[in-house]
Amino acid sequence: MTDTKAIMQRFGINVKADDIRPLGNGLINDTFKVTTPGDEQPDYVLQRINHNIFTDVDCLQHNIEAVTGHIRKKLRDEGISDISRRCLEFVKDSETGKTYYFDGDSYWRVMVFIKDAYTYETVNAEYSYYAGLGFGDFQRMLADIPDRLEESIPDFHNMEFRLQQFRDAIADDKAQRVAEVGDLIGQLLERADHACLAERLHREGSLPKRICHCDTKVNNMLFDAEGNILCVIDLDTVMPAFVFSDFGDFLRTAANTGAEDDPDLDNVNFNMEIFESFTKGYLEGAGSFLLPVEIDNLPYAAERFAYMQAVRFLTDYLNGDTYYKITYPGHNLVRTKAQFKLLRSIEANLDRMKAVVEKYRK
Ligand code: GN1
Ligand code: MG
Repeated sequence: MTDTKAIMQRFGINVKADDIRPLGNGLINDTFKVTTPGDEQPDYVLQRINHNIFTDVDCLQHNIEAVTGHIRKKLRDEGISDISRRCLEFVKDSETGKTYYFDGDSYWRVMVFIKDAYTYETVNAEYSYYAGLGFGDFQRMLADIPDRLEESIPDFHNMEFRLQQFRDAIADDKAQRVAEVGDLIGQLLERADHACLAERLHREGSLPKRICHCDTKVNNMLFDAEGNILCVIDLDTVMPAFVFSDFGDFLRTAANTGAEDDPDLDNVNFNMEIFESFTKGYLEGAGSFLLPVEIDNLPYAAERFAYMQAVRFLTDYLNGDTYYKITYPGHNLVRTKAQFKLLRSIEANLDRMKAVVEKYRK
């Protein structure tokens, strides 16, 4: 058992062990809510960083500090008053001054808890519109960040790399599961070329990388009680990427009428109403800097991320479930099938999606 109370002390915060409780349902890091007594000091969020995945914690925290610093400056310049609710704030280790602490085994970090804020696993059309504005705005604020950001996970959203990992997993067949899912593998590989369109456009020089969030699952945004976006959380994967990352990953989660791991595929479909309202908001927030090639391919972005996630879940299943936390045997396969069903529903809606993008482009 880790002494989380002692870890909080490193960050200059004294609480009882009972005040530290598990929080949220992320698939990667372990997260705790730290409740402090009284109203004088804020509550906090303590996280154990998954060091197997984020191998370079220094790079990770450097990115996060650069991004939160730049956003805070932007918000000040724009005259926003409630900055502490609009941007995450990390606490420094009292001895080293760094925003993380290594206890010889795990890496820990602490941020200020933003109160009266809500996260959702699903959103309605109105909230999707705000989310579109929020992520568009996030990219806009970071468009002129002076710091150089490295990829905290190299090749994180590189589709060609993800397919290479998939092919390696098929060849290795570590968990002896390939035979059982041959059909699904075939249907995914058929779509491989199309999925790598962004990488080809980038090589040709027509598609830029920008600073993106790269994990815009709907539950990674904080809303206030009125449904306004307060801020974007879970900044581990903020890095240079195609704008498709943020557009596509939001829709992958928010426009799915079922759950990410829904065992009942009849529940899983692409919700066009959510697509439309998110697209409207996103183009309002980001329309000023997007290139035509980025706007043209927004429907592709939705396909790309349902596809990429299906490939990543199935790769993990074939490797014997070493990356994503699972709660039952076969969980990663259930996740894969749900993502693949979502992809087919997106494919069936592509013409309508293109028409929506045309409707809202300026
Ligand atoms: C992981 O940390 P969490 O649960 O928000 C993953 C994302 C996947 C997502 C699938 C670092 O996100 O890329 O899209 O699970 N993050 C990492 O639910 O791999
Ligand atoms: Mg998360």
